[in-house]
Amino acid sequence: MEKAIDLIQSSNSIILLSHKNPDGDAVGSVLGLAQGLESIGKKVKCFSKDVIPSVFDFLPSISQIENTIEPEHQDLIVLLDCALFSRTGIENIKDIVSSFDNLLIIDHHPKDKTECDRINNCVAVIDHKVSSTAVLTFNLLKGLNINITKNIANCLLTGIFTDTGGFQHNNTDPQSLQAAAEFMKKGSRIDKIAKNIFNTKSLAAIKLWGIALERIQNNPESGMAISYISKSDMDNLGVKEEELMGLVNVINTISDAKFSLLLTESADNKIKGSLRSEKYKGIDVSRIARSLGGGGHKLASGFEINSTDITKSIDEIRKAILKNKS
Ligand SMILES: [Mn+2]
Repeated sequence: MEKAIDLIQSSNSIILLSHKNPDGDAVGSVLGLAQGLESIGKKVKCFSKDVIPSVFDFLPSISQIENTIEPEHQDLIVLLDCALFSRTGIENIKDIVSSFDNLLIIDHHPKDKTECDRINNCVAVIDHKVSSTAVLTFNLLKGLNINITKNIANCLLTGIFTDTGGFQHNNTDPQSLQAAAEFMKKGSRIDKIAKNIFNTKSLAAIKLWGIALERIQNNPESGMAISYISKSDMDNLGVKEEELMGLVNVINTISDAKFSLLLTESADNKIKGSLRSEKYKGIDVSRIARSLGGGGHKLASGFEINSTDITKSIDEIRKAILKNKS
């Protein structure tokens, strides 16, 4: 952490990036860090290739995350909640920064390789034991003696809240709750974050969840509970992909399934897979995700495959998982 603090103190222009398909931890950590760094006079830019899901519109300075950018020199790039440029979805980092002096990685995903393996001026703060990148970002801001404002607190609490599934997942730990308590002292409200993110849904979205729940197949052989949502399901009801956030966790409540998988067909001929399990079930879903080209945590991970035919892909994925498990 000391090296990360030095790196930030010696940098003036800083760009913050996170992974594609940004989640609450990605968005919250980027915005929390951005506001903290600006408060000590840094010139900060935030960029996301993918559009930020509108459930995060309530976050302070959300409009600060740019979708198009003029590449220029940056003293420092900070990668948050991911450790490889390829995870940002940016084709070429030169499209975003014409050049940079240093790279800082802040992440909590277990991983084999990071961008520091090939870049010299790189510092990595990676701790896979913490619940979220937001916790690491909080520690970094404290290390920089930055005052945590209510706005910063709201952003970071959103990161912790979403990555712990509303303080219900196995990664919920004293450190996360202590951070949450400090954020509440600054004026953050967990109930408001919960309402914005999990507890406000359109009728159409609820109906689409119903379709996915109706379709669940529980396979005793593999222990897998699987369901899917196609692009046409979403189009027919006028529901956006982001409104499916949390659905896989509901599928994962089936007591006799060892793990759950939700497949979602996106517009660009891709199928996203979200995998969940519970600690007592003894399954490491990150292994399954990795075998399909993805990654993540033991109990929450994902992958993405190219596909134009969801029915065929479901069958292939099912077979691949069964083969992998045998
Ligand atoms: Mn995270």
